[in-house]
Amino acid sequence: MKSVAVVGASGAVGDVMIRMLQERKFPVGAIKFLASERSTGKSVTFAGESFSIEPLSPRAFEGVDLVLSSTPASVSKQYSPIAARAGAVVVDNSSAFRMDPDVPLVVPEVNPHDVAKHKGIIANPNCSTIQMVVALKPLHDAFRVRRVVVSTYQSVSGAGQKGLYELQMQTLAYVTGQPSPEPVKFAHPIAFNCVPQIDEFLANGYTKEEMKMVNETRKIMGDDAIDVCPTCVRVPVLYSHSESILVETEGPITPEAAREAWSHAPGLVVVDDPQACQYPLPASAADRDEVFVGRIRQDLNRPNALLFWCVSDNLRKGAATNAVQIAEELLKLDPVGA
Ligand code: 3JN
Repeated sequence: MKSVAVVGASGAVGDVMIRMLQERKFPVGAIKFLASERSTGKSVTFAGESFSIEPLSPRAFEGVDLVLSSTPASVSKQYSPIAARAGAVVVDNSSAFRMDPDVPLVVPEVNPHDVAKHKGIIANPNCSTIQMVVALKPLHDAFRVRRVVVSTYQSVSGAGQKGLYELQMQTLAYVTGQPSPEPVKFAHPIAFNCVPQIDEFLANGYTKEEMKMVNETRKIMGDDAIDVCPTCVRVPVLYSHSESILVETEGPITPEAAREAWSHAPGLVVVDDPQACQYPLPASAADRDEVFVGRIRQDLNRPNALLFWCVSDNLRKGAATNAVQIAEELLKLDPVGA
């Protein structure tokens, strides 16, 4: 049994982390819930018991074995090393340490063995990266992926509780004929709109979200020769991110061969019967842990390129489930301590 701390317990991802620990029957001994001063005093129910959220402080990690953290990167930069020095292993959902060479960046379906290289912190990748690499890994093993052109259709829950609220309030105002509330989390109104900006722009014309997909994919797949060409778009969907993906491989690839590779893939489900209008949908993927792929078709001009559509719940596989799966990999390394 492990002594667990959930940091950022009141956020959208923290809330799902708490649910996943219970749903997956993680062997929790003691547990505590930590958050910024703003959320302390709020209560959380875990295994039928009510807990008060405690303030995040350096002392809070004493005696803790496992930290599941979902905070802004600046907060993680401050507290994760403190927790690691206190003897805990931190699974961090922020971007703070993802590209640090001393920190494994793990998707258990892709690179579970990297967990063993940790020095106290393991990074959970960005949600858009996680679902894409789960789909790419079997293709990479069978055909060697060289280039990926991806456009994302990201739900508002990627921007947390405030993102969900903003879409709901703008939609309510629209349907009741009221003036639309001003955008806060998003650069433009998100109801009945698509916004081709997630996070800030960088000098190269890409957004930070897009560059996360480029760099994290290479690190998780362990192959710096994979080129990713991303466009990240926010859409008025509550839960689950969707991605349109064109993948170019070293040798020829066909839809049949890709289906065969995916048929053995852990955590992945093919939903692909276009005649029956069956393909992955964000509404169907919500509250599920798998990555769904469909609309599988050959590039019209290239024998070494394939197109498909990939959908997954960004708060579950894209964040909380992946973090708890990493913790489960840690348990496999230390079964006695478990
Ligand atoms: O917007 C989304 O759909 C995903 C957002 C992720 C995100 C938002 C703010 C800060 C991250 C992340 O996980 O990369 C971060 C961050 O940690 O930098």
